Amino acid sequence: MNMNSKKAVLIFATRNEHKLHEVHRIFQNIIQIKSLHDCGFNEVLPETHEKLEENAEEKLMALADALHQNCFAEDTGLEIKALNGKPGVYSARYAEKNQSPLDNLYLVLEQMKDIKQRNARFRTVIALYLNEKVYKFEGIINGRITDKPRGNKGFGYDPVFVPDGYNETFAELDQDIKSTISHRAIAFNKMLTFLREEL
Ligand code: ITT
Repeated sequence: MNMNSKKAVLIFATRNEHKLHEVHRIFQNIIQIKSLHDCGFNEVLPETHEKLEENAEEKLMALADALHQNCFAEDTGLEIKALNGKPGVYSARYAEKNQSPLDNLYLVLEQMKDIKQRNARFRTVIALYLNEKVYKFEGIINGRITDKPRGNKGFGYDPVFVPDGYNETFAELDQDIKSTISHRAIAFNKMLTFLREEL
């Protein structure tokens, strides 16, 4: 794959439209990202492990084994210190039966009620399948959990997470700022640096 050519194409193994949107924003026109929809891939992406690293690779290989094309997947978790790193790898399904992002967010706020230690971080692990080899990249952003949801941008836990160095939540900040400083941006910029050296 030639990075200078418009033909540099990677498929993103995600069902999350928000992630797809953010990654398009991070990569701009540097790499052409194809969605699962673009490839007509309709199978479920399995996530059965207890580590972000393993889930990212599991999602990746479900796609790579089916299509045999260069692709990547990522798994992200909100890790809250006072909750011993939870919701972490369970971020998407934290509220169990009710699994909507809003239910997950309110469960976190409920569990954090009256807790003074509000440190948290978002962590993203990307798994990349490139020419039959797998590579991983991690991105972390530290911050704190608010008392109430604030803002309507972004997605998931963004309304309750204030990154270090800011007073606004990720859901209040301009999305260009999130796309520059976030866990996802850090991990994807590492992947981009690797691709520039590798290709
Ligand atoms: P895919 O597995 O299809 O990529 P998903 O939504 O299941 O999509 P994850 O398991 O990686 O993705 O994400 C867990 C949840 O964490 C996700 O559903 C969001 O609610 C939340 N999340 C992930 N990235 C986030 C971000 O940048 N800001 C806020 N919440 C985020």
